Amino acid sequence: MNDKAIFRIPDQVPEDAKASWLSTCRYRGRFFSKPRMSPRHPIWLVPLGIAAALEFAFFVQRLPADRPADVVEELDGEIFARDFCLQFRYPGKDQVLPSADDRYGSTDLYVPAAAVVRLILKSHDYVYTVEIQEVGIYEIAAPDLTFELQFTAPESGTYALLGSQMCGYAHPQLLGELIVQSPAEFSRTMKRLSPIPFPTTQQ
Ligand SMILES: [Cu+2]
Repeated sequence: MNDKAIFRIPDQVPEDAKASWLSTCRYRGRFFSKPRMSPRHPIWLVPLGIAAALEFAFFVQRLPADRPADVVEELDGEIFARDFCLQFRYPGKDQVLPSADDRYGSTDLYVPAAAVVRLILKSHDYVYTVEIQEVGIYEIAAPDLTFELQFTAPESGTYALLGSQMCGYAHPQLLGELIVQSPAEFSRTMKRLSPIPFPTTQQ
């Protein structure tokens, strides 16, 4: 062993372990009196890693869940009763009713959470009632007459929407749900709905 070596490897250490120790300490052996932490695992990476993780967490937190453009504060729609079924007409992306991008659904009514919802009620054939207990709605739809209802949508969830044709018989297509969605979900639902009204014949 060279006497000028700055630190000494004990003679009883096996040769392969000596080689490994030397390769780890080789770069620092000339400048420091004793070996320090391996240069392959510098300790200053720990606070740097923590800082990077925190910065990433704050970045994710700042990402908006819904873009402001998606927020719907008001919804003007239409309920059209026909053939023992309730059809719903939505204003589409331009929020204007009627217009070319209107959307149509039936039985279940979709609204965006917290929006002020105004619906015109019309009937093609009989007298119907529409009841949404959650928002205190009980309104009528009748031929040649126009009724209107208004409510503020509750938080996201599913609530009963009960239609009746006042004949003492429960028509399945009149028993639907008020489905309240986040603005982003509501936007996706509108894209999925039919762009044309559909005739209903089922009783
Ligand atoms: Cu009936």
